[in-house]
Amino acid sequence: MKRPGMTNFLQTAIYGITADEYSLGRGNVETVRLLIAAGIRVIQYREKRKSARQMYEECMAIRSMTREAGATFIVNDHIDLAILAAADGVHIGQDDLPPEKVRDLIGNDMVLGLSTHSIIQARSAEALGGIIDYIGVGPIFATQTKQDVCDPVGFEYLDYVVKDISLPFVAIGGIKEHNIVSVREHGARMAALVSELVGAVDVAGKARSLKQLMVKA
Ligand code: TZP
Ligand code: MG
Repeated sequence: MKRPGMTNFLQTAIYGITADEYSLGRGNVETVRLLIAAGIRVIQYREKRKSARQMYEECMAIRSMTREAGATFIVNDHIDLAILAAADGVHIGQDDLPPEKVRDLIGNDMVLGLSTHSIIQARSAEALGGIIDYIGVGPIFATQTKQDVCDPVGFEYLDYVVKDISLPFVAIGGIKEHNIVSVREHGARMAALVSELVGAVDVAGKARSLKQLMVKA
């Protein structure tokens, strides 16, 4: 069962995630416009501070831009917002509602992503058999972007996922232009970046460099 939003996920190397506070004052909507113009085809709306109404307005604007561009639009945490905005998917963490319950809410067409930080979590995700479409694997390196984040899991966990987990996955956490090649060399086909991308002065130039480094040696 292939969800429409997974096509971009499986075909592109860079997953862009919003972070208003790192966006050099551009705001989430303008930042997404820049990410789309830079060729990023999987975009997650991640926003921890704004009101529901503000997030709703931003998600509606981002939905129309991503639809126009053929980009996959995923909403972090907020299942209600994802449904209302007709996003392509939702991304949840280990402390959110149980994945099978989230699947009940979102139906069979939406992508469901789950953050994982350990071998046990990856195996549980896989054991859910088709409920989850992809996992996030990280934080690979130290990151300032996520509050209450666990210690970096390093390459040991990534190596395990590459070898023993068949779910699609995206590496995340502290990934930058200077270390993204090591992530690729450990077998990741996709990297998610927050501050490195949205905080770039030249988002298009940064996206281009990251993509090149992620797809070739
Ligand atoms: N999940 C694990 S680490 C992280 C998230 C959302 C934040 C990654 O941000 P950055 O700026 O790419 O280190
Ligand atoms: Mg979450």
